Amino acid sequence: MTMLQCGARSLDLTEPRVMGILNVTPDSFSDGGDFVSVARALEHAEAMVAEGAAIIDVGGESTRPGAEPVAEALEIERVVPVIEALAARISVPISIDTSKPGVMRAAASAGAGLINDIAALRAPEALAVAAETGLPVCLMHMQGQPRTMQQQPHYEDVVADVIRFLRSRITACEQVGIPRHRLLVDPGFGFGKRLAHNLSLLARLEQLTELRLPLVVGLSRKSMLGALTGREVRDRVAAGVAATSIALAHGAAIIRTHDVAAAVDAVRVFTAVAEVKHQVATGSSAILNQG
Ligand code: 8Y4
Repeated sequence: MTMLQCGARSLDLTEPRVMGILNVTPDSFSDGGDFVSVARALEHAEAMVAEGAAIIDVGGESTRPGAEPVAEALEIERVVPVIEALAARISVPISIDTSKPGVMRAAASAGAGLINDIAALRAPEALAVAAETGLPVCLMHMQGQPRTMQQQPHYEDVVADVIRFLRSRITACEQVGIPRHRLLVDPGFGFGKRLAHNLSLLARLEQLTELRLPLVVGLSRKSMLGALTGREVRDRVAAGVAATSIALAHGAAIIRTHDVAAAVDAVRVFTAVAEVKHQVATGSSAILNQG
């Protein structure tokens, strides 16, 4: 479980790692997939790797609440040229953020090393195609669909519900030949959850470690941070680092974020403290052994 094989590349999970978010959705300058978009995406990815990102998550469809779905062919047009460019220019694994089997297959051929699916392979054929790629998969919990998920989120017990859902998806994966050692899990902060649900998940995140799989968390810039601080998206970095530190203390293995440098600093502080904790627990500290 410490080394995750991501296609031709591997991800060392002996310490928590940072996943940098690379959006290749259209903006006012370009519409994704064209030369200018690919060049800008590559530059952004290289900057995140320089800041310490251990994996880059490429997404061609906005999954924000209320966002409209994108056709499969368009999503492939946007992400494939970027993945090919990244595979040639950076050495860290590349993750594909998609729920569509056709995009998973095209991304894997282009050099992607991990499938990050907010729908946890519930789309028709997604389980079979993900199995076919042989790539690891991050299974994320989401209640409802992106367009409507924030309308009436409801849970009996959010943590128990998320764990039950993830267990059922892990079983579904195993049944199609995706072994456990290729799986990661994510509670899906903000996906069909009210503030109280998100806070419960963060407070009780450690319970998800009972699944015995690497725990991925995405908190960066999300609305829960806006609700807690009253700040706009661009001013949520400090709140994100605070939330990240809590997630790390509760067992997170991968932090998915826009703000890589800040998250890497949080991981460094956490790792140094965790090392001392381990030394005290095993009686191996040189300082403790002085007397
Ligand atoms: C500002 C910017 C406010 C972005 C909100 C957002 C997760 C994920 C997303 C996650 C995993 C997002 C694709 C939502 N969130 N994948 N994807 N975990 N594994 N919203 O939490 O970033 S997109």
